[in-house]
Amino acid sequence: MCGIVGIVGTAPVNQRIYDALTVLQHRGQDAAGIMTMDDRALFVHKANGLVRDVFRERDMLQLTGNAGIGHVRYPTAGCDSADEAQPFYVNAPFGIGLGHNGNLINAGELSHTMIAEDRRHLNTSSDSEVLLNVFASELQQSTASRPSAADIFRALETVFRRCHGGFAVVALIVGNGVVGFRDPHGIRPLVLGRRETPRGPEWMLASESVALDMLDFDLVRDVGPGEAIFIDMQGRLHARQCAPATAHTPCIFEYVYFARPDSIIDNISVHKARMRMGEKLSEKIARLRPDHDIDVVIPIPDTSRTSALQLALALGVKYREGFVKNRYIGRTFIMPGQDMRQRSVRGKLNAIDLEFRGRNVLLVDDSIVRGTTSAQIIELAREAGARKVYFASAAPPVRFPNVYGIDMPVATELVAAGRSDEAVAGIIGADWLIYQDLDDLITACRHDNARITAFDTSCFSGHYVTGDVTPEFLARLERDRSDGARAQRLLDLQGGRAARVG
Ligand code: PIN
Repeated sequence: MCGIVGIVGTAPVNQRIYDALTVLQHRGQDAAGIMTMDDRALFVHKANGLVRDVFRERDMLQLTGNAGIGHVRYPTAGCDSADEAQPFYVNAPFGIGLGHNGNLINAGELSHTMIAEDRRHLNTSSDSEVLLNVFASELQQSTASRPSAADIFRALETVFRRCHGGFAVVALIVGNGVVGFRDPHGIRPLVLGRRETPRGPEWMLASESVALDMLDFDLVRDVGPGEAIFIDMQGRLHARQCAPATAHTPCIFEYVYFARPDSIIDNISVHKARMRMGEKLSEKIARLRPDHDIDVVIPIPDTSRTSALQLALALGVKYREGFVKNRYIGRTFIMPGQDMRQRSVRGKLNAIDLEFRGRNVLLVDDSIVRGTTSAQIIELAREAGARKVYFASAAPPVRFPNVYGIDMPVATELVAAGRSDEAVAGIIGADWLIYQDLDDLITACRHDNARITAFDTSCFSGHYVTGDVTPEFLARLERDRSDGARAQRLLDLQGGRAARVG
């Protein structure tokens, strides 16, 4: 998962893009970058690391200009190296920079045609670089001199035809303006904000509305599925539907876990959706076990707190904070794979024994993915003296990989893939495991916005809304994304691979 932001302002945007990236940091902690521009030149600084570590004062001073874009990266589609920090840049036509959240299904085929037919060079294995080059190639063909909004939209119509998957994008064209667009299913989020100033309006695009709040921009609306926005350097906004309207199916995992609770995505409050997830879970518990013996509901911090609190309230059971999370956790050194993940939980969480001793506890988490941390947390609860440990997941079983930009493990690493709830309970060591039903999750999310009739629920249902995810694609994903493949890439990187110009 990644976070993106773009601003066209009436004053310098460097500090504001930096601030926006800090509130989007939860969407990616791997790398960060800012690209700004004035009438003639662009300026960029990007590197691996957290926003607060990537930018020093001298870097910020160089990021001049009243327009720019920013990106925080979480590794997707096999991007682990510093060369793949975004925004990416191509010099022709006009000088274009681009930051992308999501994943292209057909990046492999596209990169092949990019090189063979469009005669462009790709310097990384990132699908974002592919997307940028498709856009550049189409813009080259649709424009004679300085690109107009119509030229840009015409180019994007073809980009939408060529690129398949889930994507939200911000791009800048030197001296011209900032562009934003969202895939035809609206899988990845993108909001538009506006702020009045004495010198005219300022516009902002961002992955989540929390970034607008932070910078005092008003939320205007979500960018529509298949819609493109172009804000020129005079602060004029142009919008056009560039792909035929299909069903708007936002990614349901944003509401389950990824987005900040204070964000509103596609008119749905993430906070309220999580509250309703808790209520729905309590209804299911009351239905299945009307005589349950749960003494206390304990959330696994942080995300699950909202749903756990509502669950406890609705069930009429005590809610207690039984785990304390270390806020000042040290660096996680680069050691991929199960071992590192397994060791890491104890360094992060500690149990308050008093809340567990002699009680039947219901632990609540937002989701169970690999099941490794769930198993360790259940062990912590038992060590703290719990009599019985029940476990509730605010999301249904994760059984299928995510191909639209969430860095979800491959199917073989998902604890619920091909397993019954009872089998998962056995593996994580729970006395009882209760999952949210998918229909209930959908109801919990839909509530605020009747216009959204369906979501991308692929990791729970195996239904991929773009309709082009083949078994061969999933097999390739399994090869590229497995822990083994990641470990090999790291070894390659540590082996001193020749530096690339990125
Ligand atoms: C963590 C949120 N949440 C916790 C992410 C763990 C799955 N995991 C998904 C549960 S936080 S595992 O609240 O943002 O800190 O199933 O893969 O072990």
